[in-house]
Amino acid sequence: MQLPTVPELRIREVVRAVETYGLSSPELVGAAALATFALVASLWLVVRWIRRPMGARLKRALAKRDEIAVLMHPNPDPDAMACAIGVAHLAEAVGTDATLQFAGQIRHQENRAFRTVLDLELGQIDHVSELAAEDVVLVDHNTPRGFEGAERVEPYAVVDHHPGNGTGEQFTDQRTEYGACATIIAEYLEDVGGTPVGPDAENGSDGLVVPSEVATGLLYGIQSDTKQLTSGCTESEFQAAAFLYEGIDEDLLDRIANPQVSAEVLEVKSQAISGRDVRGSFAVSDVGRINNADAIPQAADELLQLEGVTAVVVFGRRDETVHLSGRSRDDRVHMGKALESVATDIPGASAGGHARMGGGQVPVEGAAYASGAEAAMWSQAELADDIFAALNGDV
Ligand SMILES: [Mn+2]
Repeated sequence: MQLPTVPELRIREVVRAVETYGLSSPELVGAAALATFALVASLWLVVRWIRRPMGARLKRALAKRDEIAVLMHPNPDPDAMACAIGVAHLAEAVGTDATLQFAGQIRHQENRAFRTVLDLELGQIDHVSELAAEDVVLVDHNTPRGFEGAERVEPYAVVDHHPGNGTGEQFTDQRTEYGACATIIAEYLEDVGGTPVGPDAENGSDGLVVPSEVATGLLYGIQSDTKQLTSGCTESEFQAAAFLYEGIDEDLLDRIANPQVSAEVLEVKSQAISGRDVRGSFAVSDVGRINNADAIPQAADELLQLEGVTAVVVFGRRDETVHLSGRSRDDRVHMGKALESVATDIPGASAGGHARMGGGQVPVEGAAYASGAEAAMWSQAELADDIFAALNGDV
């Protein structure tokens, strides 16, 4: 197809006509230039608006509210707590009151140390009515859970790195490829021109200052969710760590990373090691009765360090429930699926997880774990046998 061509002569004529006209009315040319400039300037503003960074968007969404509740996932870990303090800092910068809340417990010594060392005010809730504000910002998870009425909460904003379908009414930022949610929050602070300042720095910086506790908390969140930047990282984790670097307080970092461990946790670990049943390269250990269910996964982590052992399952009983925790560095064993298959035959039991890490809970009645009339159905030894069978793929 031939394109219609405009003869060059015609263009020249038009240009000349405009020139002649323009010369006769210079104010018109001025007005046209002004209009063009205004158009370009407003276009530029629109483009900048559309492409504004996520941190600026969240900041604006927060500024629209007088108060918010920042909700962490149940039994919050350092990543969740770090995100909460980062969002609260951003909120306070725009005059919005932020209350940090969570469901469940903070039992793991590292999580407790994080909370104590950074002097965090975190409120525990059991019911939806205890939420401190109507507008809820979810961090490190995308669907409210773990308290009564959680399903009724429609979050105002969601910032997360887990898969799932939860969204916020005003703002959603879900980056499943990221190793830590704290990375996203650190990026927000950088987006809005934040400057991390060290523990001894003079407070002379213009703009948003990121205090040392916030920067240190965010770095710790990144470290703990990525096994000290060795697992599941993207380039963004390293960039965020570099951004936070100026604000890091090494003393705080050390105190969080090396908390005192309760005697109970150490005893459960010692029982897991001394009472282990090793068959081939798999180890299963029953640690008996426990008070702190958080000790079970820690014992499993410890047992996996043992030379020659490639997959472990530790279980123990707290109240009427047997808690199971499994770890694998053996590509033959998908731990989550193995535990799931153990649980399928037991009424009321649930288990699952990833290839390298899994967990589950078995109600005592269902398992007839306690010695009693129904013990004929299940016994402690049988549970261990079933676990070995599942680890070996005999299911
Ligand atoms: Mn996380």
